[in-house]
Amino acid sequence: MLLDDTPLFEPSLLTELDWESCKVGFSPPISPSQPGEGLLLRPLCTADFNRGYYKVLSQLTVAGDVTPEQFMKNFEHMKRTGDYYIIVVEDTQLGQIVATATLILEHKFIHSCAKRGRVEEVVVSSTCRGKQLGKLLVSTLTLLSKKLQCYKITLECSPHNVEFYKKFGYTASDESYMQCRFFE
Ligand code: 16G
Repeated sequence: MLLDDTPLFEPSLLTELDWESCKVGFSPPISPSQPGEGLLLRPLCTADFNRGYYKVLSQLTVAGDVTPEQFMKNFEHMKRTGDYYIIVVEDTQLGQIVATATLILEHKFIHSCAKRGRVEEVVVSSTCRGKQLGKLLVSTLTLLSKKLQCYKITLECSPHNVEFYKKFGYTASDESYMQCRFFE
């Protein structure tokens, strides 16, 4: 099984963001091109499977027991559609993924065939807290969704994270989030 460094999407999309228009401040200043000493912010690639990507995801929820083949299959599907923007932060010294977040584009017929962005799976490894990485990931994907012309961007989060997301311009909706679970 060939896991490699082919990016899920065009990496220049991240470096060409209008970072000046970012709504939150960073101290010390960091950005997608300079995420911090020894860190690299980039699109997901299949080789990240062996760089602890799943270990990070499992800090959010049940990540499951996934084979490289299953991972590759989903990655290829995501790349083909062009609607998945999964970013990771790599600790380049350790060669390990320490944070990740996902932007998914949903194509609508409403709003003149607009796109809606969804932010999913925002996780910073417990070993890498206090480096503003959560803020960096959410700011990056929020700006990216605007650049990709989404008419809105939404996310689901636990009540204790509501204040965190408000910093980026998100507001709690009047609509309820509902779900019907088939398995955990
Ligand atoms: C959180 C995540 C969501 C993820 C879910 C997993 C963010 C902003 N939200 O709601 O993306 O899918 O947790 O929980 O990261 P679950 O395993 O109960 O579905």
